[in-house]
Amino acid sequence: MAVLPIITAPDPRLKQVAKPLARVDEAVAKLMDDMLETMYLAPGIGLAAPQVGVLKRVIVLDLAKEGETAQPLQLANPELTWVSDEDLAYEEGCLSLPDHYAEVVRPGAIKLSYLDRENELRSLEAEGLLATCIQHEIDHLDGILFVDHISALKRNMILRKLLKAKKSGKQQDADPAHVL
Ligand code: GNR
Ligand code: NI
Repeated sequence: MAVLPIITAPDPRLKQVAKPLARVDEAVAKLMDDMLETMYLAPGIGLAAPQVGVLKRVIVLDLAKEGETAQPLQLANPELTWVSDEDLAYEEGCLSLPDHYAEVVRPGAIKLSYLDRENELRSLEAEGLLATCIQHEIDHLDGILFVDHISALKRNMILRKLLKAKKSGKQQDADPAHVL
């Protein structure tokens, strides 16, 4: 297993549409494991492959709280098959937009299909925070960030601050080697 560097905005790789997988093979299974390790260390409750620079349709999640039994989810080619009419507003954050948060409104319940770590086609129903998080991760696969769901005013404020932090070299997630 390996911890991968997480890309932060602004970065063109976060705006690309990721490619579907033909199948989940050993290499994809390893990517899923590395992504989970990276997510746990961050720490975060979800991570999409484009956030580690891999433009493939892979996401991982774990909503278990500290001290609870881990509930890892590793999904390839996730596709929403149903969304509720009822919406849910949730204060979202993103490892690629560090230290910024905003309320995003999305369907409150969803159904999806996906390939699991063993390349089996499966389906899943989710509501609440899990539904929000899965939609946030699928958005990453389509080059969409949570700030794309809020007002242009708030979005530009956040993106300007992140760009400024990047230019001044102050982003705390940069490769630690550069500060030595
Ligand atoms: O860790 C994360 N927390 C979170 C909180 C509310 C809604 C979505 C998320 S996902 C985020 C990790 C991340 O950036 N995944 O892409
Ligand atoms: Ni995110």
